[in-house]
Amino acid sequence: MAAHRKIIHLDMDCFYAAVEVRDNPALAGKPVAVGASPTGRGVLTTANYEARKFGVRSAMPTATALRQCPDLILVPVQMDKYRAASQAIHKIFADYTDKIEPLSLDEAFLDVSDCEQCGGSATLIAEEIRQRIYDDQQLTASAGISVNKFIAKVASDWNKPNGQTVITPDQVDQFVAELPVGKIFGVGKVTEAKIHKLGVKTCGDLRPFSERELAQQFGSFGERLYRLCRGIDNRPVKSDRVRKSQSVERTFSQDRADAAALLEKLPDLMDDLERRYQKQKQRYAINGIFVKIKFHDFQTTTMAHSGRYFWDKALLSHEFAQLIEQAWLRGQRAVRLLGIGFQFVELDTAAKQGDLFTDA
Ligand code: TTP
Ligand code: MG
Repeated sequence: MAAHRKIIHLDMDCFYAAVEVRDNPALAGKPVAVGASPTGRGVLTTANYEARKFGVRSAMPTATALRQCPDLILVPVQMDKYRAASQAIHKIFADYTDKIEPLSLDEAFLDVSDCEQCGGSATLIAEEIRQRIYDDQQLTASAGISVNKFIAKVASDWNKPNGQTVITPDQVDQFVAELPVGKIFGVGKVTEAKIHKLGVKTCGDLRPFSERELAQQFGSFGERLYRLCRGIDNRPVKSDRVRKSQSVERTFSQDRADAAALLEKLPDLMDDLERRYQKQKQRYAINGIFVKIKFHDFQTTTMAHSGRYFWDKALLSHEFAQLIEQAWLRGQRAVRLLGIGFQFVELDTAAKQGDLFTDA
């Protein structure tokens, strides 16, 4: 096992537009956008780099784009073609690892930590994959290579189009320190403005704040900020799109002193969980339940019961209550967050294994 993970983030360059230009060479070198016609309120999905020079962007109303770039060539969306290209690209990824997490048709994370090709070099693997994509599809991709998803994703934007950027483990600290906070995944315009108000511009500027201070300012996202601004992101590359668990949690406005005070909140959480569970399109069989408690000092503990459950609110409430009492005894101090959730077996899989389930 490598001491650090090796994560690649791959992102195709102006994907839909690139496919269209590939398929119609007369468009090469000209400003091209893919999207709805300018009548009505149509918007663009994307534009090639020639069009971007005129300020044409994804999600821009087509009419606006044509005002800014009168020579813009407009091509209608043809999803089938983009899907076919996406599948071809994924086939190439699969030659290197099965730890692939697609984010959209043109973007994916790959965990190549255990990959033996190219002498195990993630940099060379990324180069080889990009070359193979070009040879196979005549499309260019950009890549970011680093120790986690957060940094790999930021890095893939650094040398776009048709380039790649490696942030080695010893460069991570400095790289992240200088990163504007707006680059952090999940920081939108509103959060960014709020962070700027603290006098903070870069991830480095965020580091003097304690986890508690950030949690007070930004809720549960504050805890992620605390880690991300230090370049820490332990999220795995999730190759399995099948839902494995589902949970709901509450951060209390005031810490709760003991297990009894936590149990008062259980009915609310059960209602939330029920809504979420019933809303799912796909039915999963519950294969276990768990609770999570975060004490006021941010120590966190989870406790689980495995076993088959059907949706029976009274029974589940009783079981969750028991787990909450047991989990609280592990810390025996005030609590800032309580969560409850299910572990699942997918019904299809369960059926294949010969188990029978009926919906409760
Ligand atoms: P992106 O990867 O965001 O953009 P891109 O590939 O066009 O350009 P870049 O070189 O900057 O990566 O999105 C991938 C595709 O998804 C894009 O080609 C079109 C589609 N898309 C939409 O349909 N609507 C949108 O708002 C965006 C952002 C993308
Ligand atoms: Mg892209």
